[in-house]
Amino acid sequence: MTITFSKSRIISAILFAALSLSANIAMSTEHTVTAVAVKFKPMFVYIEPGDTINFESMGGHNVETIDLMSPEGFEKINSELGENISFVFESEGIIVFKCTPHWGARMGGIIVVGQPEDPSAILDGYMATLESDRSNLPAKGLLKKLRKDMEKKGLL
Ligand SMILES: [Cu+2]
Repeated sequence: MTITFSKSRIISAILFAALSLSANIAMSTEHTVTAVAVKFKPMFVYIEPGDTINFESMGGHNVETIDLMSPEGFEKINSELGENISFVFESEGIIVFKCTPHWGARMGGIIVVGQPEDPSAILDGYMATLESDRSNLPAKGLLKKLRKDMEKKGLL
């Protein structure tokens, strides 16, 4: 009796081992968000828990997370104007942030950390908070665009 392993099976086993290894080594990934005119690029950032986001070209801008559009227990971020800063995001969830002085021009973005449970319900919930706090109205377009983006990526 002979046992034969198909070549492709061996290759996939090696690939799997290599991937598991690199997943362990690369515990955290760095992402960059750049302020360009009155926009954050990219507007939506998909990261894994433990990843870092570096905010760059922040002259005249800041990052302020919106309490009603952050996961429960999330510690609010409110950075100094003009400061390039980095943050590590530890827990899963969807976080909407704005540039305080340019919120009227809808300068904001959304961070999706990990694979939060029922993201559609989270987005609906965030949308519903607009009724009670009109100051977050500029988030409406962002939330709509994020929903489309997540649908396109098969995340919703
Ligand atoms: Cu700004």
